[in-house]
Amino acid sequence: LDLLEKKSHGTNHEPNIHDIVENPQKFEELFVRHVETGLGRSMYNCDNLAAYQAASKTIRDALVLDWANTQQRQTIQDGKRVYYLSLEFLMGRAMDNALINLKCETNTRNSLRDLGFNLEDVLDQEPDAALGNGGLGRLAACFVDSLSSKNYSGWGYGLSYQYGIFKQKIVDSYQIETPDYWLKYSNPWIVERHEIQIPVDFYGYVYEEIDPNTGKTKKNWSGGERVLAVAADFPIPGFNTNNTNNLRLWNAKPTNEFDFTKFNAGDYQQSVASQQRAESITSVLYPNDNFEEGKELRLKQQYFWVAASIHDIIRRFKKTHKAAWHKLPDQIAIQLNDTHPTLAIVELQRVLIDLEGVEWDDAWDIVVKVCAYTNHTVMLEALEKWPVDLVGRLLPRHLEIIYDINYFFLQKVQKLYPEDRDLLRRVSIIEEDPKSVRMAYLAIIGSHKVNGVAELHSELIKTTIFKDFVKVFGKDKFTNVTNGITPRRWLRQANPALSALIAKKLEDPNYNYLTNLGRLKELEKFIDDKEFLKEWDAVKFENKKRLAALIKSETNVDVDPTVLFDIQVKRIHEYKRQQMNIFAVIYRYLHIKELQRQGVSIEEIKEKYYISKASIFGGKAAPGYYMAKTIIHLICKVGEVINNDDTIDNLLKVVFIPDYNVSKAEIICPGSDLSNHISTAGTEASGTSNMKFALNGGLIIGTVDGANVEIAREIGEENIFLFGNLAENVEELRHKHFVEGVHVPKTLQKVFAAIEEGQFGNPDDFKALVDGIRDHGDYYLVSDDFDLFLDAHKKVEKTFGHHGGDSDDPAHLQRWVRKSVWSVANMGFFSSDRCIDEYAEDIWNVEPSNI
Ligand code: OX2
Repeated sequence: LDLLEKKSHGTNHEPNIHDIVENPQKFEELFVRHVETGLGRSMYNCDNLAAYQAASKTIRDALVLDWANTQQRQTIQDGKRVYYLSLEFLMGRAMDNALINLKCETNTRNSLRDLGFNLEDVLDQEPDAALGNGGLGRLAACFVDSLSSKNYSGWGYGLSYQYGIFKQKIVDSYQIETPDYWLKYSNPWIVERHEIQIPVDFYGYVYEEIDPNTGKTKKNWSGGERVLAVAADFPIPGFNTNNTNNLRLWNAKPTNEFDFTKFNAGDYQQSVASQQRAESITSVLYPNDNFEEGKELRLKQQYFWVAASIHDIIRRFKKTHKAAWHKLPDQIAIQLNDTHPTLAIVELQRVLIDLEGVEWDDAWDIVVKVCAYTNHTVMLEALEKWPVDLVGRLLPRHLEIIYDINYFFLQKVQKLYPEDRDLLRRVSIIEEDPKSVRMAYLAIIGSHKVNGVAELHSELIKTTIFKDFVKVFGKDKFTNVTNGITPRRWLRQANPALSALIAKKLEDPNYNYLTNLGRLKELEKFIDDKEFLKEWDAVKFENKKRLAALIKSETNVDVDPTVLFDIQVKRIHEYKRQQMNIFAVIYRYLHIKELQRQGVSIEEIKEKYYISKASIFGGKAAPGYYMAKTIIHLICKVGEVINNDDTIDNLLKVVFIPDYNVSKAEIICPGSDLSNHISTAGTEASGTSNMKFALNGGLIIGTVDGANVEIAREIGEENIFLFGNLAENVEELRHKHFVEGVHVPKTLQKVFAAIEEGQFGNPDDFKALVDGIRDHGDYYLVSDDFDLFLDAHKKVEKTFGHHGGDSDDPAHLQRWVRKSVWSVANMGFFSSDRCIDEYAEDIWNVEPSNI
């Protein structure tokens, strides 16, 4: 360990983070070397892209040392390790984050300037690593940042998709998807591990043989198709520490084993082509958020990934602990991010019983102690079920093991509740019609803890979808870990000005508060300091200008940064209710037009009815999700009409920012006055963008759903605009719709009438949207919440006042900016560092390592 300590402070030969931070000359020297020898270019034709590559490589070289040292230290210390299995890691850009976590931003900026480059332009060259859909994948990215920053020994395991989430273009007001080939230029942040190759089998058959050691019969699986999993590693630097964990993503590659039957039959091309098929496993991320499609390739992805990861984890364990399997739960914790990695439970059981000769009961005891499962949704269309036939064909041995797990489990249930026959049917891993494997049930049975992602959600899973399992296992197996976000990316990186102002107020020049976010509370001291409120507001104004510039460049619409920025950016989904938001915008527009017809002037409207605002939307729709695409189309058409109506001055603008992603979120979140988190109560498990907006000083308009509830509790209900029906009433309201029909309020009727008259283009385009509410039961309760939403907006306007970009407006400062400061002061709870500590204590039973 001493040696490692010395190494991490540098030797003469190796570049080192400390060199780069302390010695700009060193940076420049290394940079030039990368340009000239690494990229084979001269400094005279080094453009921003080459500069990005060279600068990244320079920093990465230094980071890799910390990374290697961390691995060695963790091996020597031999503490318990955490493995976070997630099919999605929505990382965004790496370079800016590395500069911040390694504290070499200023030096890099200066060095690059000396070399003739501007840091922001260089950073802008990096494509997002967009290996995820939305909140679930971004959560995983925040968690790996916190694992490193809080000195845990924790790796992420995922897939290295060649195509991340599609790029969204808006053409003629419709979403068009284009592929995201993010690895077009080699990625300087990936360390390819060609030597780490793990064979993964599919198909084939199961046979029995006598184990020569024990004389007992045992099962064996002979796979029919073999693919190699090759590791690609991302070093994950922590903030203020040299603890640098690893995110290991698997690439599928063909084996060198050739199909000789085909080859001998003269079909050389065919035998090569089938080899190529291997790579298709990791070629593309499934673009669904909160929806499972049930495609064979998806199941292949899942098994490929968990088989490689489990093998890698076990290999590492065996290096130090040989076959001391009873130690596994003290050495390893595996967290399953949703049910996608549930096969890890089955694979681990298979490895232990079939390959390592452990007895079933002992093995199962180990598996359950090692694994834990996080649920992210109660929505039925998102819960995975795989057809038994498909599982049996692709993974014959695994299906047998699943049946055995189910058999032993049902025996236990029967003993507990002998009189309740129906219970067995309800909790069985196998659903009968159609015959399928219920992955969530398997995940619960194979885990020692199951957690939801916000308090309300964690309560809901116990009383709805997993109710029977509470009966079987008791309620202590079910727990809550409210989501969080990393303040390094979502405050420091996204909002340099605000994070600097906070650092100044907390007298914390080194930004240590970023790993101790509770310190934000100290901002409360300044709540009556008018100068401070003005400074705070000025930061917001600058961030709004930055956002306005993004909007201009993306949509060519001018939005006035002095008006209220009212934002809803997230995946497009009926349950998230972007349709309700755009209907409210239409209502506002119709009302303004009505007033104008009555002869009321714009000035008077501004004075008596509405403040000026820009409604800003963004988010991707799954390519096969018709309703979501219709919502995008409506938003764009409404924007066309309103933005081209020059009689209404700047009273209202509507924009749809195309291709919402992590790096755009970093500009959008700091620039919001108000953001919408308006899901039907009980549908949004947590939401994390609510946290990003609130941490950046935006106020929230939201329903009593997901983490909004806890945000309200932390920052005070008077600082958040909550509205709408409660989760406990949702079922009753749906039933009422069914029995009595949907009651559409007058306000919403006006909106529907305008749409059906064709004011926003062809009414047929929006028929499904309108009919879904009026005639087909309004499942998401838009009709029930619409007027409450409009009322909440009235409160927003009153509070915001006529700010007009004038930071001296005392009413605005007193009412709005105060709330903004108070909110930020109380957002400390929502750091993902706190989440990781909670997982560590309640679920993984691990402690941070000693550095
Ligand atoms: C999302 C949930 O919809 C969201 O509420 C939550 O904040 C996020 O996960 C992180 O926990 N797919 N995406 C989610 O759930 C599923 C399933």
